[in-house]
Amino acid sequence: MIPKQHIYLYITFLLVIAISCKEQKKTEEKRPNIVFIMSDDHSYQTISAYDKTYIQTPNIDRIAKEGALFTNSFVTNSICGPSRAVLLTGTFNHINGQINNAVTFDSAQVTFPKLLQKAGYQTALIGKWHLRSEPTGFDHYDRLIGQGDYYNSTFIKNGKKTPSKGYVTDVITDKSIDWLEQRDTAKPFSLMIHHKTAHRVWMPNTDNFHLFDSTNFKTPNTFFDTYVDRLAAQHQKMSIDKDMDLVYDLKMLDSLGEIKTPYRHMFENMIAKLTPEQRKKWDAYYNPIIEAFKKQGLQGKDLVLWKYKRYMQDYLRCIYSLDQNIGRVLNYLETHHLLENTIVVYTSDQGFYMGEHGWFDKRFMYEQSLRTPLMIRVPKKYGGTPKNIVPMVQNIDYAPTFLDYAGVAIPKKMQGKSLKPLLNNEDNASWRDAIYYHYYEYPNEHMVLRHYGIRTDRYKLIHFYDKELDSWELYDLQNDPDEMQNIYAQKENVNLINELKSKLKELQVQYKDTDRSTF
Ligand code: SGN
Ligand code: CA
Repeated sequence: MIPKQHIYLYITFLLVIAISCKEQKKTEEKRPNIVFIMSDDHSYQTISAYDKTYIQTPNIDRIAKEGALFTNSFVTNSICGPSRAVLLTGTFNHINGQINNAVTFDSAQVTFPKLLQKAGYQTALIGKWHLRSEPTGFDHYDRLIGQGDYYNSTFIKNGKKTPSKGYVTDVITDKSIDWLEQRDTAKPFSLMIHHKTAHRVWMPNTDNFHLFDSTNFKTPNTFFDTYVDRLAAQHQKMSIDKDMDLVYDLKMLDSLGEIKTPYRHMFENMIAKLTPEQRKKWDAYYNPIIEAFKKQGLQGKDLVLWKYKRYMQDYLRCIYSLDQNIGRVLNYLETHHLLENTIVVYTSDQGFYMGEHGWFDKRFMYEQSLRTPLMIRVPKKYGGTPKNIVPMVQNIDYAPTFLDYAGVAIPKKMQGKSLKPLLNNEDNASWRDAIYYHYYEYPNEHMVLRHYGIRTDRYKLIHFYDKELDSWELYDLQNDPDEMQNIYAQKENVNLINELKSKLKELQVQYKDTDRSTF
């Protein structure tokens, strides 16, 4: 029993608690959750919200349909580790140090997950990490080792090796949903779901082999490009014709070992990770194709077109699984009433070539790899409405955007801009009119030379600056969207070139990328 004289004190105490709980609930309601879904090497060409040529992706499209589709979204450096460092830090690679996949990410840096964590968010990362140092700023992480495996991949869960069974896109989704299930519902959260798919070597789920079996894919206009006036493009090693491996990339592992390729052994190691059950289904599908391929004895153009079809089939099957699994996450959010207060983002670490210029892979500042898909669904109560957003955005903008929505101050060091004004339809007259790009990973297996450049809404100026090949390229994207004509040497473009060069210089000063001697 509470003594009579204390009853008023007790009631006041209960009231204070009730009011403060309500207040806390109110502030939590003000802060949206963030679900950031990023895949690997997913081209905008294979998302039906952008391009309906190859595949329907209804679940990914849903994010765009109910949210904002960015029609001019770019990376600063079209390669995995660097792109991930940019998105975490909001800075270019010459600032965050992650110039290529070979260096180790300095995890002591300020990142948006760390700032959200400090502000009371629960933070988690599940899937590909690829930054060499252990993730920091996450209450929970469950990451792949390096590129990870498509089947039965090992994860590092909060520092501890953990095996998994099944197809990696399903496993990453299961782990993400499990985390959502067990999270502390009193706190806002930020969950990063980083898929392995659709990275080389495009291994589909055994359930999806039947898809695209009879599709004849239209080759892009530039498929048989001969790279006239483009020296760096002549120098590359990412051609479907010359560099795509029959066994490793296209799965022609014949039991007699008659198809001899440099990568055969690597693929044997990879396929050895399948369970006997998975392997049985794998062989049942691929063995007849291998036999038919051997009998056909294709050569020249016929062989290249066959390779293209094989590549597209497996790549698109990976995208199909991805889309299905994104549907699972959206469904979870919807049935748990989380779509009402969760910002959902879909993007890739960069774009990819689906045969444009005869290529696979990325790296170049040409459109297919400079661009990356981006769609953001902001719930109505945070100002979101369905729309297309045309101004040029870059992955340096993600960190400032999430901090802005969470009400956390954006550090001065961050070089991107919050996308909130664009998402809110505010006056965007002062939005950037050019973007800056810098790629470093050379020499490397695909032999794309180092380059930097500027892109405006109409022009693109690129400088390949390696000692062994110093060359400039200029494209008029309005008249030549396929970037087949390098017009740098044309006399009438001198003024335009000078203008673009001075703008490029301005950006290098603005972003503090003036000293390249250290890299
Ligand atoms: C691997 C791939 C390359 C790819 C890089 C970078 N080769 O090295 O084709 O360009 O990753 O990709 S593979 O034989 O291992 O498949 S990134 O997306 O991780 O940057
Ligand atoms: Ca990638």
